[in-house]
Amino acid sequence: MYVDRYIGRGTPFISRTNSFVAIKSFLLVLFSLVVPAGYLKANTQSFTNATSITIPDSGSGSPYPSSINVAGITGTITNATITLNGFNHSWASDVDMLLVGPAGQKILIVSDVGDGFSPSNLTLTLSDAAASSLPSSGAFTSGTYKPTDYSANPPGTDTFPAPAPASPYATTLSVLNGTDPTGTWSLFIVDDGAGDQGNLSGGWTLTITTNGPASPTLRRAPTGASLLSTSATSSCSAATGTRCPAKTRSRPPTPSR
Ligand SMILES: [Ca+2]
Ligand SMILES: [Ca+2]
Repeated sequence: MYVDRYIGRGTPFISRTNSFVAIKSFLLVLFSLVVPAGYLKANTQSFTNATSITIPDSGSGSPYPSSINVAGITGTITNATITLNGFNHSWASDVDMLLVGPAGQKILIVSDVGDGFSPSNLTLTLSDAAASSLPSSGAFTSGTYKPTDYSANPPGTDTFPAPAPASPYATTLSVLNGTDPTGTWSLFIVDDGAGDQGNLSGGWTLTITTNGPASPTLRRAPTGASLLSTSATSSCSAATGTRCPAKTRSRPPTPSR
């Protein structure tokens, strides 16, 4: 009513100022609803090398290492997990696995777990946040476990031939936190017990969360919808003295007395 009244009396400066403030407020609200939703959400991405890794009855796996090139993710790592896709072996504790990050971080993620157990097509995710470790001996199922190292289990010592880096090795994935995830990641697998073999039939997956901004998700307006009904907001300004297009507005009918 305030705006209408002043339009009617021919004082367009006040009406235009009020319109400009209202539209500016609308755009600020729209920006706050759309843009931060894209930028502030957690940035988690997964990277997979699905090529099978063969684990011989004794010695280095093939390929050695299996690699994943991480690109297109910004910020530094706040959490990282690794998933082993399709773990098969006739004696699990023969197997040792070493993850090496792009800055040379080296983490012994699996060593000598499940003595006497023959895993078949298991999907194992290793996460520091898991509730439990893999067992030292006996069976385990697909699921999420802490990185687990039992180097005292037979056959014991964990030796990774070159080009794997030498020990000592970290035993938690948190050593990756605060580092740049981009670059080449390597998974070295060794079988150090004579007899028995297996594979990772579906390769492995690296899941990385960073503190970097995700690519904003721009939302498309519904078909036929218009966020702004007039171009007057950009083509006229009280401050610059440019004239706004005349508004066409029908007056409400005069109430009968
Ligand atoms: Ca073996
Ligand atoms: Ca070992």
